[in-house]
Amino acid sequence: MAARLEFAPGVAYWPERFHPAEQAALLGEILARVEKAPFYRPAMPKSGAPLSVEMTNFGELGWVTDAAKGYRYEACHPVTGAPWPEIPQVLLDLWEETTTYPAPPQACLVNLYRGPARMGLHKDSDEKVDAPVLSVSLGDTGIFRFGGTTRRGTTSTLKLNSGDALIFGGPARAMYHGIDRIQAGSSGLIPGGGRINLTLRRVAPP
Ligand code: MD3
Ligand code: FE
Repeated sequence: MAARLEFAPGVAYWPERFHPAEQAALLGEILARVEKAPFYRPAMPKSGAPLSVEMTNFGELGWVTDAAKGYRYEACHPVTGAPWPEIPQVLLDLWEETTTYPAPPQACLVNLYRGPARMGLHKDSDEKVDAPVLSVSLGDTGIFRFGGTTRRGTTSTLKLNSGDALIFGGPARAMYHGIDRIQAGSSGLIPGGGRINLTLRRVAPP
């Protein structure tokens, strides 16, 4: 396994945890599921403004947002009404290997960044549980920005490359973070270009 680096309290980072052939295999698993649970563009609470990131989910629960009901977890795809596809086994295995959490993840949020897509600085606070979040990046490099637990204060950036895995646990679970932009053309992995980020989450205690 690749080296495990820690660059902030509670963050563990495995650069290129998935090698190119493994990345291609994982992408295949993702694209097969996306046939049944297509990417869609969610809307902000209240304003209904579209996010620049397209999303879908795998697992028993998926993170969704719309104007009427805001941020929440739901068992079914908001466009098709069907249950989310299963989380790929290789990601469940990675959760077992890299976390000490005593239960499997319930949700895998799949974010697709194309063109100018970005994600503003935010905290993840819709999960009612003290479990880590496991992130895997595929495709074009993303400029990840992270700070402290308040909106004020300094932030740093880290380039997330295809195949990188990170865990955010303990104090890092409450850190502000976002994606400034994507470096278009930095990877040829995803047909049509862009970046996919997968985040494995627990939503409720076991
Ligand atoms: C730190 N996704 O889906 S992944 C998100 O690349 C999200 O798509 C970004 O932020 C992306 O909510 C960043 C890294 C990440 C994910 C979840 C976290 C970092 C986190 C939750 C808490 C703290
Ligand atoms: Fe987040």
